[in-house]
Amino acid sequence: MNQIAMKQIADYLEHGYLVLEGFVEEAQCLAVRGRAEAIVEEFDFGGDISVFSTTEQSHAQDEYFLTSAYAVRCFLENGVDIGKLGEGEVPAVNKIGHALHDLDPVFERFSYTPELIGLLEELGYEKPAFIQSMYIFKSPGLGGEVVPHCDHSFLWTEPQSVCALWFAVDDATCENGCLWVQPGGHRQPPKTRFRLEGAGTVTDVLDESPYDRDAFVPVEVPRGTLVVMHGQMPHYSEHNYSPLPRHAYTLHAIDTACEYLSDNWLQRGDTLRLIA
Ligand SMILES: O=C(O)CCC(=O)C(=O)O
Repeated sequence: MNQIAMKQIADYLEHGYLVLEGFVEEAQCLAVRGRAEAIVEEFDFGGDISVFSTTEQSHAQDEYFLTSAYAVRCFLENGVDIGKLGEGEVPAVNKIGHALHDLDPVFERFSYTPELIGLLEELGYEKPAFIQSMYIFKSPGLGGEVVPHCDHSFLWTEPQSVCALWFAVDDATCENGCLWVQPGGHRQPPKTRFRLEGAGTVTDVLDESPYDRDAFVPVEVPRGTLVVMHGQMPHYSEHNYSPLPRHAYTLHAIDTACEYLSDNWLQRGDTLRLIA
């Protein structure tokens, strides 16, 4: 059965993103939501922890981040100080990454579905693989902004093949920090490239011009919506100042028929699982 119509494929190629309401059922969303909360509850925050921030890059030097390529790890909201937490207090988590889909059975069931695999085939993927997954909490009042970027900058293939499969686990609105995209912006080359250098990472600036925020539109969607984004699609999300949560789960697919660069930050080696 087709997941998308020819017209939707044409729209995706034209605009660089596609909004598929009702792609997953509420029960599926609630299953990953519950599991993500349990992972945080059970997580050992006593050890080495790196605060994940998209406004600073210092954390990226941290082993904790680089070795999360094949792990299920929590990353804290910027500014959260583990040392100041009370006994038994759970810190504010920004996200869980980056191999939930391969290491956690609940996320694995959500990710490797015939519908999603069919969709990738219809988008022209020859040998698709999910290179990473993230569960993003965007908690009420705490969820930090994600600055404008495109995913090709982080998961570079030649030619470009990455796409984001972004699932609204909660309703996403302008109030609680929905995605913003720049329609047609996927035709511009990436402005940066984040890659390995030595034991750490660097960001190469390829184009110094700022993103034109006026060119972005909000993607307000109900729970169960799948937003597919081309790897060169500029996107961002704002801080969640509202009292409502905005959980999302995102998978990044690549075509392994393309060359995955050996200095991309995320290296899966032999653990990368081909979908079909
Ligand atoms: O969910 C968000 O707020 C942003 C996610 C994002 O930018 C990404 O997955 O690349």
